[in-house]
Formats: sequence, structure tokens, C-alpha cells
Amino acid sequence: MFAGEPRKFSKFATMLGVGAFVMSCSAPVRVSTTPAPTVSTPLLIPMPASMQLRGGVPFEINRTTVIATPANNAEVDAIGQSFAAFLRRATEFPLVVSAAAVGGAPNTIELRLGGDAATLGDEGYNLTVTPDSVRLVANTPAGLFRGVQTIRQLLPTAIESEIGVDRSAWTIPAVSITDRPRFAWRGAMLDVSRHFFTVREVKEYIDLLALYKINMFHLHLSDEQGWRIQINSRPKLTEVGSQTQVGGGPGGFYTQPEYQDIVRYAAARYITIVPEIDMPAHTNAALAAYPEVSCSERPAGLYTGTDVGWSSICVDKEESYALIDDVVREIAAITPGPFFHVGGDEVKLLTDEQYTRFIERVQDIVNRHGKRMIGWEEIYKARLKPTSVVQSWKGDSAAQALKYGSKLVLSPAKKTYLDMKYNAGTELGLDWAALIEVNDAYDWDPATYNPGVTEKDVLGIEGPVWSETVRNIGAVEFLAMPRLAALAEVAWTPQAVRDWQSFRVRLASHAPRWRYMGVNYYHSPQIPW
Ligand code: TNX
Repeated sequence: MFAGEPRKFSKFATMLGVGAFVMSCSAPVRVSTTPAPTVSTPLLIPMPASMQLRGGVPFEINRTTVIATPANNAEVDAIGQSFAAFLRRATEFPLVVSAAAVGGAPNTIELRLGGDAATLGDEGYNLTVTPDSVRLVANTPAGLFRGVQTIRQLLPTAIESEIGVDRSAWTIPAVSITDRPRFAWRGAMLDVSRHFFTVREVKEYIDLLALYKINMFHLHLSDEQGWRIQINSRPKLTEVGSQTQVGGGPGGFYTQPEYQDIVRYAAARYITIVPEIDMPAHTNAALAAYPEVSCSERPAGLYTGTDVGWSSICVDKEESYALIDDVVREIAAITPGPFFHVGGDEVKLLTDEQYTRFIERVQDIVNRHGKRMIGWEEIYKARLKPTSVVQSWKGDSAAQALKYGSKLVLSPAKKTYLDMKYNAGTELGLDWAALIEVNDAYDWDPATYNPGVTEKDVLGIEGPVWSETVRNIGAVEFLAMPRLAALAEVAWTPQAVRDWQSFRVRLASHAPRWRYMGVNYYHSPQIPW
């Protein structure tokens, strides 16, 4: 049933680099040490839950291909329009999007709402490619968007080109795919505080997340070094708090309309923004702006180093909660997603009593403004609501977070911290948790990683890029790629379908895509590029 199932190799053969791979962008992958497969395996990441290859004649997009969408559905029409616009760049075909086109008509790529809700869930899809037509069925527009990413990856890599590519055969292999994600939370995080990233850079990263079916994008909007979002009722947060970053550069912040632009850009790719305001520690930039919420007599100055855990908002002053209420209210009002991240990590200046009292009050504030609280692992010490979510990163207290019925997002630093170096020689990144090569990022199972935590406790996983050492989006991409693709497959693909040997071959075929997209990446020696 799983045609093209990965062949097993000994780990040794891999480590020694034995087994030559002959690659080309559109040709089947052949492994010289085993007989050639009869049909080429689509080089999809993440690997679908179930896929059958029919082989034979593929579907070919040509200048009369029509994208068929349901009548009177503006949301699906928008997905069809953006897919058509994407395909037009490289193919230079007109590619009409039409609600009038009859489903199943020859030479159509049909996007249809329907299918079995129980099988497909909120983000699943069914894709059937025959020589005559492509039919994509999902219960939700989100499922159609995920399926469109699969079609995109089934096309030759040159489809990513921003200029017309001549004489390519724009073929899609004849396959049947039924797919849905393993985990509901497939996340990435960007720290825009240690170094600031422009709206344009953030959108470039979102484009990459979309290709790999990531659906949650967590923005770490404040820390010691910088406050990065405009709060109208507290103007000094940005007037003072945004002015610098690690190393003393100029910093920056998003105006509320700019933040909303990011939210909309992500939403069009079915990605939910999770804003984080880190507290009670990691607050120096806010304390520099509003010294009255500090316990210290001495006004805080701006900070451009990289130490953590040394600041705290004053948890015993009412003024602190008034400020937090203003911040949560304004951000919640421009955030359509259900979550508000309160940080809560690395608190060194408070007693447990002070810390838990603080987190419980902040949880009430977040709930009062209509959001669910999420916080880093340490918040397990507080009395949590079952709706609150705990993001583990050290893992030693992950199981304890379950006692109030909260779910977990797993970001184990040794596996998912995309700011860790690949090896001791990697120029960017940190190494306090681990050196993380591509296979380390791939080879783990979220359902068994933490003692006492099982699959049902896990909402999903997330890969953070902390930005102490990265100053621009190219540097972020170098650390994220290819480990973000590995994380995306851990999050989406059933454990039984995952296989490192298959993954590394598929991964190699994605590099030309990244080059067309202008995405920087680490040329790992583990991958048969
Ligand atoms: C730990 S992980 C932190 C961040 C740092 C990161 C660097 C966590 C919740 N806190 O403040 O940026 O390590 O890897």
C-alpha cells in the first residue's frame, strides 16, 4: 500500500557515507546499492500518511489548464487564485480560476470542499492525480491549502522559479494521497527581540513555514534587549524599549498595523500567530521604559548583552498588573488566534510563591481578554486552567504540567532548538543544550520523549530560533534549514511512516527549491545533496 517505501540501510553505511546517490531535480531518485524502484517516489516533505503511486502517464499542466473552485466560496477562490498566481510565474501559462469549470472535467485542477470529515479532520486532504485531472478534496479550506502544498512539491522544483522557465514539462505524477497531520500544533518560533527582523523578513520565513505545512508561528516579541510591538496606551514601551538589540544595533518594532499585516499574511497561509510577551523575567526593555513596574530603586538602562534571568517585573506592585492588562488587551484585540504566550521562563529573582501568584494573576488577565494562556515549562508550578498550555523546553518537569489537565507543546532544546549549532564548527548559533545535526532533529518521537507523557498529552511540537547570534533572515534560514523540514515531518507524519533514510533522500531534492526561493541552508554532510 505504501509504494516506494523506503529501503533500509545499516546506520554504519550511512555514517561512513557509503552508498552513492545520483540526483536530479525531476528524475527519480536512484540508490546505487539497491535495485532501481519501478516507479519514482514523490519527494514529499512531510511524507503523507498514506500514498499510492499508480505510475504511468502523469498529469501535465499546460496553457489551457483550468483551476476549478466551488461557486460562491470566496475563501477557496482565494486559495485557487494564489495557487494560480504561483504557477503562472514559472510556467507563464494563463491558468484561469473558474467556479464554472465542471468538477472532473479534463485538464482541470479541482479544489473541492467535501470528503469524509472523520477521515480528513481539520487539515487533512485527499489528492487524486490521473493523466486527465487533479482532484483535491478537503473538509476545510485549511485542508485544501495543505493539499496545494503537496501538489506544489509534486511538481518539478523549477516551479519555484520567479521567472519563466522554458520547455519544462510541468508534470504531476499519478498518485492517490490521503493525508492528515499527526499533531494539531506544528510550530515555529522566531525571537525578534534579541535581534529585530523586518516585516519583509518575517514574511519570507512564513513562506518557508507554509511549504512544510507548519501551522503555528510564535513571535517572541519582548525580552531583556528589546520590546518589539507598539502598545498605544504605553507608548514608551517602543519609544524607549525598542531602540536597541544584542550588540547595540538600532533594534526596531512593529506598529500595530504592521503586526496585523503579519497576522493576515500568516492567516492566508493557514498559519496562526502566537504572540509572546515574556514575563516576569526577560523584562528589562519594559523596565527601562516604565521604571515604576520595577522593584529596584535604580532605573534600568537598555541592555545589549545576552545574559538571561536577571530582570523581573515587580510582582508585588498593582501598577505591574495594570501595565500587563494594557499590553494583553491591545495585543489580544489584534490577534485572531486563540493563544497568548506569557513566557514565564528562567526566573531567578523570585520565590516560588511570588512566581506562582504572578502566573495565576496573568492567566486570569489573559483569559479575561478572551485568550488561552501558553507559557514555558516553568509555569507548571502555578495552578493552571485545563485550557492553558505548557511549552516544555528542558523536559524535566513536562509530566508535572499534566496535573491540571493542561496539554503540552514540546520544544525539547536538544531536538528542536534551531538556534543550536549543527556541529562544533558551525559559525552561528549556541551550544548550551546540544549540537544538533539533521538526524538528531529527525530521530525522536514526541509520544515517548518525556517520561510520563504520552501522545494524547501532546498538542504538538515547536522549533524556536532564538536570535542572540543571528542578525538577518538569511542567518535564521541557515539555522532553520534543513532542521525545520525535519521538525515538520516529526510533527505531521505518523511515526510508523517516518524513516531517516527516506527523509534524507527526499530532503536532498528540496535544496534546488530553496535556491529558487532564495532560502539559505546548511549543507549537512549527512544529506546526499
Ligand atoms: C533559553 S528556552 C531561553 C532563551 C534563550 C535560549 C537560547 C527559554 C524558554 N529561554 O531566553 O534565548 O535559551 O538558546
